[in-house]
Amino acid sequence: MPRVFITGITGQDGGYLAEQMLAEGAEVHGLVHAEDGTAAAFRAAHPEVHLHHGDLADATGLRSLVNEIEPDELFNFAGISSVAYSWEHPIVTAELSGVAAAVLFQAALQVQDRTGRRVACVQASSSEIFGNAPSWPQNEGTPVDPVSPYGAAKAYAHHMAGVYRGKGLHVASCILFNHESPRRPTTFVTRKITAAAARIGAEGTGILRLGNLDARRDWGWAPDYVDAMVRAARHSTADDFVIATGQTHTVAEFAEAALRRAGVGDSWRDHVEVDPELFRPIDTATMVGDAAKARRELGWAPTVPFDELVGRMVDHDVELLRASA
Ligand code: GDR
Repeated sequence: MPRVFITGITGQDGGYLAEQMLAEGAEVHGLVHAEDGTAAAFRAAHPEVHLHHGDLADATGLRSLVNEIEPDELFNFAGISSVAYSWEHPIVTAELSGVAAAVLFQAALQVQDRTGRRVACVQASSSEIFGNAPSWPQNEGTPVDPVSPYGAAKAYAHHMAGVYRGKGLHVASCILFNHESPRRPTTFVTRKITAAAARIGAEGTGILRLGNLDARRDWGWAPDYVDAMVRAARHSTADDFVIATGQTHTVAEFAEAALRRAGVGDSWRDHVEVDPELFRPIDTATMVGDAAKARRELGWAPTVPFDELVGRMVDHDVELLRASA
């Protein structure tokens, strides 16, 4: 069974991957920044996982950790995940979502050269590397042309995946479109909407304040995307793969579906207000991915359509509210 090292293990995707790997009997190692509440909760839920303290900005420490663990598979999910936050902290974003990936690839190659064993790496890349792509759906051939500090940091990591692939390291770069679940923090628009919808549905009153209602996203089910990354790690050749559903919806459509699911009905629009403060300096307008290559080469397909995704998230938030009442 493989020894797996996951950075970003306490995040949405990291948690799902750790659970999938533990179910397979893998030895799971994860990186945590500090022994905070999140790490403690993760440790309590998954005592079998080996958690290591480390700082993504500390290249020397990160390199020695990878050399100590000697993983068979390394999944890089760590870094800044909020595009909005990256506008406030562009340099930190570059370090944690960009440079740290290169450090990990370099360390993985060292381990591979020293042990003679293949170290398979997966970079959780992002559709944000495409920026405002002139055409859609976006695929692996779409020009990399980011428009946010987050997208630029991810673009660097994506390019470095290609560079290290050229050096003989198996580095797959999975270009992930938005992927959601009840584990999403409310800093992301989907969970912000479903948490508010549950509240408004229960109380019959309340306002959901949103930014750009016209932004279009390709929203999929996070565990499906984690499964795609495992397939990419174990595929015979390392490559770039777009992971997406191919369906696109606006933020307004997500809000309508969620509020209706929560029982608000036709008056859903009365509960949504646009707040100009929540607009981004530059926003990618239409994101929709073509995952034909992942289907063909990895045998991957999304399993949860849009309505079902919204339903699962709203139902979870309704349940949370009931439990806390
Ligand atoms: P995104 O996700 O930036 O696409 O990045 P997010 O959910 O934050 O935004 C999606 C779209 O919704 C619009 N929007 C709002 N967004 C937030 N967060 N809050 C609001 O109130 C709001 N109103 C409208 C945004 O402008 C945007 O257009 C996600 C992250 O998971 C990244 O890490 C990942 O790489 C990409 O998806 C693919």
